[in-house]
Amino acid sequence: MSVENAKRGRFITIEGTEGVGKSTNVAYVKARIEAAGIELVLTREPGGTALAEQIRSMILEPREEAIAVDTELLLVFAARAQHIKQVIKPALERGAWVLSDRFTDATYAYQGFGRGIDTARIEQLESFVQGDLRPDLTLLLDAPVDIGLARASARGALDRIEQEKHCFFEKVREGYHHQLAKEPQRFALINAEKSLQAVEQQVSDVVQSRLGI
Ligand code: Z5A
Repeated sequence: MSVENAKRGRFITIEGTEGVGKSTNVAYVKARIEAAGIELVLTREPGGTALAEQIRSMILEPREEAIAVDTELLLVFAARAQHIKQVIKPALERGAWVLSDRFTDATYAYQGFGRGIDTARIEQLESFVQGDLRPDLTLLLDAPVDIGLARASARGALDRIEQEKHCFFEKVREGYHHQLAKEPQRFALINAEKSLQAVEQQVSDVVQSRLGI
């Protein structure tokens, strides 16, 4: 089903490596959109529906059996297919805006650059699962890996992906920069190394200039 119609809502995603402040800033963007009187669907990936949240647990729970990289990739896209069909497309079609904590840029960064899966294979799955659905705006929160990991580790137990080594997250960060270079017009780069207040100011400027609210 196409989501290209006159009243289609806007699709906004927030991305970045562990602990850069995605959840914190999602809450801020949500408040700004709702204050403008716009219906907002706040969601996340992997997840966003009951089934997709079950798949998220399969991806993130530490387990003895090693998950093959192809399995991880297919699980991510299986969750995404369900999420798009049940949540994202219906919302955009009725004119609501959708704000997602992560989307397909995370797949290019984590499964592509982090795990080493060929980008061309991810592109094939992206076309298969999403058709022409792409975010209108992606906020990329960027900070040195050490800073994000220190912020995230203060929260307690690490999930399966968070248990990866430092060099994995360096590759993930590189992957996000690659996505930014590929589509600079879709992205807004936020320096997330700064204080919470300074980050919020950058996000606020982007919301105003790119979303007009
Ligand atoms: N994944 C994947 O592999 N492939 C895919 O396609 C997709 C996802 C879609 C989902 O985790 C996992 O799935 C993720 C990638 C993988 N990897 N892992 N694990 P997630 O997105 O739900 O969780 P996360 O990446 O681990 O996010 P996070 O750790 O929750 O971090 P965050 O949301 O970016 O940060 P936060 O919770 O807002 O902030 C962390 C702490 O720092 C918190 O105490 C804040 O108060 C503090 N904070 C935030 N900003 C600042 C500033 N500026 N200064 C100081 N302190 C701050």
